[in-house]
Amino acid sequence: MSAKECDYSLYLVTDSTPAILGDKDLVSVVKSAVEGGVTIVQYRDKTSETADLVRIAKEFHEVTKAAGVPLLINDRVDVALAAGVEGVHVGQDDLDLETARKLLGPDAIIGVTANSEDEALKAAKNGADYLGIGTVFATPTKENTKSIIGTAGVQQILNSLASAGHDVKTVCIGGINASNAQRVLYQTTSPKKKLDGIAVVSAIMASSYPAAAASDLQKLIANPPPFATSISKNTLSREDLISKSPSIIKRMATTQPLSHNMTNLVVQNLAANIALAIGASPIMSNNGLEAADLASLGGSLVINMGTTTPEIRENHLKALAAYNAVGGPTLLDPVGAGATEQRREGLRRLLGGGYFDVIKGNEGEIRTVAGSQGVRQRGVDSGASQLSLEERIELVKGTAARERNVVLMTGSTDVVSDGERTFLISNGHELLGEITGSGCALGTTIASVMAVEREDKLLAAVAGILMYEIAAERAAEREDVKGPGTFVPAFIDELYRIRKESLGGEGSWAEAAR
Ligand code: 3NM
Ligand code: MG
Repeated sequence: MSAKECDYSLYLVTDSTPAILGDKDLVSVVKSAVEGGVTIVQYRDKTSETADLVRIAKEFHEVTKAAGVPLLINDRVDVALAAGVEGVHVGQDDLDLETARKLLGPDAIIGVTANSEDEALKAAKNGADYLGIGTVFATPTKENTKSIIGTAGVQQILNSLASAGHDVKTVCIGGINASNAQRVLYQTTSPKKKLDGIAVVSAIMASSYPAAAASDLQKLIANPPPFATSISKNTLSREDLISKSPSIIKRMATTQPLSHNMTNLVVQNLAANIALAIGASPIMSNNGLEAADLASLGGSLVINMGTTTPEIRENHLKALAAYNAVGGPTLLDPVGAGATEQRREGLRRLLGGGYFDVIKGNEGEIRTVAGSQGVRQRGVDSGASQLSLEERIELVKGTAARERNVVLMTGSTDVVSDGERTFLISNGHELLGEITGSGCALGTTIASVMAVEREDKLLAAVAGILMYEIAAERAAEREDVKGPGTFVPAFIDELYRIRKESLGGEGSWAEAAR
């Protein structure tokens, strides 16, 4: 079994500690996991005596050899040699790769832990067969991990390997389980490179049913997540998106999708009225426990971080998981994300805890999102007061590519991107800035459109922005509008009017797009 043809898709790292293994028998667990479909096994044991390590490795090897699954030993080249297994995995503080290669020979499978671009590039250059990239998410299994790099950090490492021309195999590790495996594989994938698999400890070793845990993970790995779209299929131009918008709004007005808003105290009423005006069915529920029922109704979810608390955040995470599980569209409004440590932490938890189809915010909020995963932003200094349009475009596009979603940065010129296509929209009116909740209700509007347009998320976002901002322009132009107070009802009326026009097949309103 050569390192090149080895299947890395489901990589099991063993753990013999009672906290994870419980009272199960170690070799039986590995046997079940192999039966369930793990494709490669690493024996990791930081405490046993050398003689025991060799004995257990040999027992594992009986099981893995019979199944054609490679067995590697963590750290201990001597144990790998003594047991005659297929290779080793070395961490950054273990025996160096060159020496391990000399001792084990060219056919051995040698993997290296990589936490950064530099570590990955060096290991790939020195002939590692695969890299274990992590730590993706904080995990109780391994304390004192160097740094949590998230899906964004993994993607960044993959991109730099691809740019340097390395075709080294890759898996990621740290906090991966059935609840996030599909998302991790999806969000780490870039047009340049994708992971060859995921590595898990507790998701299998701590399970009472290791065979079922492994086969469940294999099924998840083999399929894209429910919220996946193929960006390469979505190639409509800006003009196409604009001309299609009225028919999308018509579809929304016809189907009246559920618009589930977990939004802040200030805007609940305005957002609900706007959802009604555009033709959606609002429900303002902050109870995460009812989100699974609501997610099954075919609508979409807005998570708005304004007036959030730790308790509300837990509800947000529950709801996000419920919508992700069925592919229900989700939109994040990271209100005031950079303002306090609580909100920065909340943002990290949300981005680490699930997938958002759209992230919408103002310049400061999107900059906080861009910097939230510990990824260095080239050319963006957080001390700078204002970004140029070019910098905003690069930030929005890069963040969308990183998250594999749609990112919208609002402003007098809105910048919206799906990581491939990036468009500017200059509609809207300054009176929107004079009323509270206008940004939040734009989130409600876009999410409502997403409920009826799931394939092209950028199309949904553009249709929502245009409807919203063109209605604002129409309202502001009205003679009865004298200021913010009269603007609000006029704005709701104009949203309603655009809905009615669209429903009647009248699409000329979108010609006001700028
Ligand atoms: N190595 P679980 S994280 C063994 O970051 C190991 O290099 C890591 O355990 C790294 O799947 C980790 O239970 C533990 O989260 C992963
Ligand atoms: Mg190690």
